[in-house]
Amino acid sequence: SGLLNGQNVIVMGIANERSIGWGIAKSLHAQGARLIFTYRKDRSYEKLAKLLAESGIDPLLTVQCDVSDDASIEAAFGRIGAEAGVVHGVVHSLAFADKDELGGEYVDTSREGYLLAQESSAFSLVAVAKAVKPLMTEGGSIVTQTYLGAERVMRNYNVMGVAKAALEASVRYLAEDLGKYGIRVNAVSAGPIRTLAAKGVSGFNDILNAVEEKAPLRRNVDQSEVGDATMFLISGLSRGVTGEVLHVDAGFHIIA
Ligand code: 0WD
Repeated sequence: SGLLNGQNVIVMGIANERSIGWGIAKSLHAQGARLIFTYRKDRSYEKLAKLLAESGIDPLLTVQCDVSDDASIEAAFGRIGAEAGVVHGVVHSLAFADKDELGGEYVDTSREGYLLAQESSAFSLVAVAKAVKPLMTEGGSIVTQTYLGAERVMRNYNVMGVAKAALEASVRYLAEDLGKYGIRVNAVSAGPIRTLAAKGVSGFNDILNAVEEKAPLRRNVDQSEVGDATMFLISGLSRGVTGEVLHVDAGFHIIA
């Protein structure tokens, strides 16, 4: 018995066992959710299939979806609709920027780099919300993953910080649009966690050290903590919460 028994939940953006999305999938599975996975690269699919087999998680469906491609989104959600019928939750746990843009000065951001980060990291949530809306016939919950770089200047985060700011604003606008259908939209703002995506950010170790030193809890967070907070936002326990950004960062964001 779990909080998510009988609920169909989509998890987007697992690249490997370190992915935040994988921590989220484990938390959702522990509460009885029926999981649907989307992946972009074939290599991610192979890793995901292996992880699922090792953990004894039997997915309802695993389908390819490149969020930068409208046809891919349409095909993926078409298949999800055909095979699952109703969807109750979506976890959007993906972002992309050219590694060259994640260092140096923001003022040097290229037009292409800016647009790529915005469309894969922020617009993708809008496109996913639009695609899943007709499948959320019983109401639902959409949760994305953001970072403090949206609110404050974090060295090297640059173009991704600006994309996360757009993502957080999109959470609020989507929450207003979809609230009338009983669909909630929220974000989790996770502290730094060593993943494939984090490898692209210069000076990532310094960020981890700063959190350990300054955060109220004097430590970093892990994927299971982000997973449980995301599970809360997917579940009915958070039924009165929408348009919110929940920090899961050992309290780091409150410290000056
Ligand atoms: O410190 C961190 N790691 C933090 C991450 C702190 C706070 C927030 N986040 C956010 C990230 O910005 C992202 O939104 O959490 C989310 C997940 O990030 P992650 O778990 O750190 O990243 P990773 O394990 O590298 O997975 C990212 C995945 C990609 O892997 P592949 O190798 O298949 O491209 O993002 C997905 C993809 O699965 N992704 C896409 N998926 C579909 N279409 C696309 C795309 N266009 N671009 C990236």
